[in-house]
Amino acid sequence: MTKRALITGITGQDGSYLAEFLLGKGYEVHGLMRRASTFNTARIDHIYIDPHSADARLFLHYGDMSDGARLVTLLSRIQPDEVYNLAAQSHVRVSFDEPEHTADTTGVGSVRLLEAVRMAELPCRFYQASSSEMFGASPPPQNEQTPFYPRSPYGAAKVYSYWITRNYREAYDMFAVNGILFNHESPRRGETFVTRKITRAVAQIKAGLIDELYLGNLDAVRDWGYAPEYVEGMWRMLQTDQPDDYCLATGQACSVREFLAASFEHVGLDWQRYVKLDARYLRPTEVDKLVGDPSKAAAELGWRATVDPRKLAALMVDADIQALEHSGRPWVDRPDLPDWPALPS
Ligand code: NDP
Ligand code: GDR
Repeated sequence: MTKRALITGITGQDGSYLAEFLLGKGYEVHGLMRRASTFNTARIDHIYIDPHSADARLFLHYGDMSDGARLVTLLSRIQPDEVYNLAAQSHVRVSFDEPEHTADTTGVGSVRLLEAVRMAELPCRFYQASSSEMFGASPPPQNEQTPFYPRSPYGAAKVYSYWITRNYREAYDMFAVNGILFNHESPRRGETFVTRKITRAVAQIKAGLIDELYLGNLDAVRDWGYAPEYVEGMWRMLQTDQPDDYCLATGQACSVREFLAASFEHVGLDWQRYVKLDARYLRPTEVDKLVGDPSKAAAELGWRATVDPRKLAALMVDADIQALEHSGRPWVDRPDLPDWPALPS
């Protein structure tokens, strides 16, 4: 029997890698996407084939996490075996500007989806994209036992989603799990997150297109891994005998300054000549240090991160240089991706 999965947030970084991964495992994949006035499917165009084709296994549906009735309709129509809830307003700095929208999408959106699963009376498994931002001010190393101390509207909304997922597991005996993922990046990372902002700028500086990069706090420490490895961890969490929550991380600390230095050094440049402070990128409350302890995932899921932050910086800089030289779509040419048929133009 072909397994069927529904991914919310399929147009995002993780959604696109997860869709590829599940198609590679033979799944039929359904994705929820927002209607926009411009195309927002750049990350998945290369795996999409016309749904009229007999080979089509990826299907897209318009919907929004703020629209509970739509989620109920879709769940009962699609009848998925696995639901991955990745949709969110996922930018921490933006969540200070849009706290109510963030609460609605990143927080309440999760209970709308859980309720849709419950109302459809499906025996399906549910993955919630929880975040290391929930740990916030709790000192590292952080693991599944670390108390939450969120430092942003985004972190607070994710704490709500974490607990409502656990509550549905306990109250309704649902197979619902939280993946508590530490930062993970890739050439498909959104351009306003710090790693991608840096690696794009390095490519542009190297090409002589710009000569300044404005950033905020360089002292923050994160645990940066490689996104394609993390989506496999999500899938593994839904294949266990008992539902449980897991942290995914590299276990390695790296400051923004260190990531910056590694990215510039990769092309033989000195970051200090180009980087300037813009206080707009500082946060009213910052998360100083997140470094995960992934030992539970290693022991129970057999999952391990293999790409360290320095390797990640080099990989992302190379992809951004390639993107400038070619079509602006760095991932299409990547040899580590499966060879899916391209969309007809
Ligand atoms: P992205 O920001 O790249 O993707 C977010 C996705 O959510 C996009 O597809 C976006 O659609 C969609 N979305 C946003 N708002 C809505 C809405 N109201 N209704 C429907 N869809 C919506 O995030 P990532 O891929 O990096 O992360 C995936 C999930 O994992 C997120 O929930 C994030 O908070 C969480 N997470 C991420 C980590 C990371 O380091 N990447 C770490 C821990 C957790 P559109 O393309 O139209 O904007
Ligand atoms: P984060 O990622 O907040 O950890 O959330 P981000 O890349 O935005 O920030 C990381 C650190 O870099 C500092 N920083 C800057 N950040 C941005 N975006 N832009 C800048 O110019 C800049 N200068 C310095 C930040 O202050 C911060 O300390 C990400 C998101 O993917 C969340 O959805 C996810 O849950 C967490 O990772 C785990």
